[in-house]
Amino acid sequence: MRMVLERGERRLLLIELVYPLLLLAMGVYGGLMQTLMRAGIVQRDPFLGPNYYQGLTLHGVFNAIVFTTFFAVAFGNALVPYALGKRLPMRWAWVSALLMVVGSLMAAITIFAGGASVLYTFYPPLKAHPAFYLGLVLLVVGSWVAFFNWIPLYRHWRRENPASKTPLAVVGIFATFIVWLIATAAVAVEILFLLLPWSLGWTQEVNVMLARTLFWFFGHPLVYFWLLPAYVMYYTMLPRLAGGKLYSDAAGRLVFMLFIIFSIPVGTHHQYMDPAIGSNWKLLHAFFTFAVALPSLITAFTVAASLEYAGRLRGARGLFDWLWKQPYFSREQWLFSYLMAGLIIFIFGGISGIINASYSMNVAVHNTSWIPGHFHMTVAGPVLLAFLGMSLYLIAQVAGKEVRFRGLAVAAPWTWLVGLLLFSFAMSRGGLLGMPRRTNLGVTYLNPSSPFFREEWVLWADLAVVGGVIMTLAIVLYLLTFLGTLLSRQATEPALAFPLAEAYHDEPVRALANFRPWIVAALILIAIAYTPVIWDVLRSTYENAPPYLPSSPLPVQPAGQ
Ligand code: HAS
Repeated sequence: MRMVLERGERRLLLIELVYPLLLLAMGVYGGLMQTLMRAGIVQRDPFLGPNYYQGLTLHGVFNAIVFTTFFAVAFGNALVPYALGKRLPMRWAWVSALLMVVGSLMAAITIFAGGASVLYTFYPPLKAHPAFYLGLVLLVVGSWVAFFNWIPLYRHWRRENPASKTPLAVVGIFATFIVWLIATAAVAVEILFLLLPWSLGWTQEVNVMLARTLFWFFGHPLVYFWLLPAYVMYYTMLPRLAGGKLYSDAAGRLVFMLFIIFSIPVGTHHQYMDPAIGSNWKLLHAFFTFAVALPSLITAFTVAASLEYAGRLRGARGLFDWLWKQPYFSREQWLFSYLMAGLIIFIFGGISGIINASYSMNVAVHNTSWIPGHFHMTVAGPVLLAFLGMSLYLIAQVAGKEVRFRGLAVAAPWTWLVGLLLFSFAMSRGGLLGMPRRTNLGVTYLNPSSPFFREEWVLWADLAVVGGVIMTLAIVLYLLTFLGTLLSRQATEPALAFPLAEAYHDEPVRALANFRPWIVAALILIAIAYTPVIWDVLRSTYENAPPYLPSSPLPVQPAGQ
């Protein structure tokens, strides 16, 4: 089915796809600088100066918060109306886009001006200018408006189709935004009641533990807000791109519902090493963390079964022959390479996540460079590649263009895979040797004259640079294709057409037909998991903290002096 786009829809999607990619390009530059500064090859960012935290904030906020939120909204604005066969209500769609653009610009300008070197986690006592926090609030509110704008479409569709199953793509997008809505409520409380009044000077100190706990209530589901749009592509499109069918429609629905339940009551696994929270509650969050890996394991098997089905249609025999019968480098099905490269990376990202989740293993890896190793194999693996692939797919359709330089388009994700696995392996290995995750001491860790110098870290920091350079090259290849496509001559009428797959097993399952029981179950689990944690945090005795502004490197104080 093709859905011809009206002018307003076209403009909206163009803005929502192109603007965040500009920020992403700057964020990628920030990432390269991080690796170079860590390895001591570059002492200062040519644009931002020597403040390591400023560059790291730019990298994290632009890539992990702004680009991802814009993409999720743009993807939903295209896919939900398409799958339901309805037109997007434009007035609220524009309000949402405006809020998100203004909010992200406020945050970006504050970061460039040096007023928000607080990282994407904005942990206090790192303190930012109020415009940064307000900007983030507007970005989030804009994404809520986009979600609320899809609900009447769905209701309308449901009245017209009372007996039909909700399209799986819509289930996936709605699950993404249900998780987002519940999760962002906590960060809204953190910002509006703790950080903003503190940043405005209305309060002098802040309760660091309460702020961190509220942040991680949001911060872990945030990673599934990133992941689920990629899962929508794996379930609804990848099987068709591979030339087959989705093995089980019910498995897809179950996975999205399980994410609603288990994404949130797990945040304390980021705080295993924090004081104030009882270890019994940390253990409870650890159990839930293993539970949240379950939908990904179901996905691994369902996607593999779908790929196997496609491979067998192409004549594969034996146990593993289907693995070789996939269109890995096909120029026609170029989107396949983005989704597939991401899946391969995610095998390692998932394994490292399960290692992090184990309390005793976490002691060894927490706050070491192992953690960026893990999260690059997740958010910068399956998530980024799916988002880049779909952005290119959508931009071609929205602008009515043919995808240009398809060889480069296919080379980009595989180049990214090589660079990213090298980078992540080096960071993970360095992390096991104690290489820190981040530092305001800048390059002194790898400077032989520094009292903190550790020779065994140098090789891994240098290898991470090689990985980072290859990753930058991959993004250059991608941007050439993207810009080549965007700037080429219009070839067709702008229209959407998604490669939605049929299901091999398509039997309806009543328990998966309605979100309501799953949302209620999620709220009950959140209450069980978080009431004692918040209680522990509130009754703990500690001083509130004054602000710390990391505008210049800390004075180095060698151990023992
Ligand atoms: Fe994580 C820290 C645990 C998944 C992102 N994580 C982070 C941070 C980020 C992040 C950004 O328990 C750092 C936060 C910070 O700034 O401090 N994570 C997990 C677990 C999972 C997990 C258990 N993380 C993700 C995803 C992310 C993400 C997804 C982004 C999108 N993570 C942790 C923990 C920490 C943490 C602790 C805190 C560490 C600390 O101490 O600070 C699970 O959801 C993972 C389950 C995944 C799988 C993999 C399934 C595999 C699939 C691929 C199949 C492949 C096929 C192809 C079919 C079980 C689906 C086959 C074909 C071939 C050709 C081979």
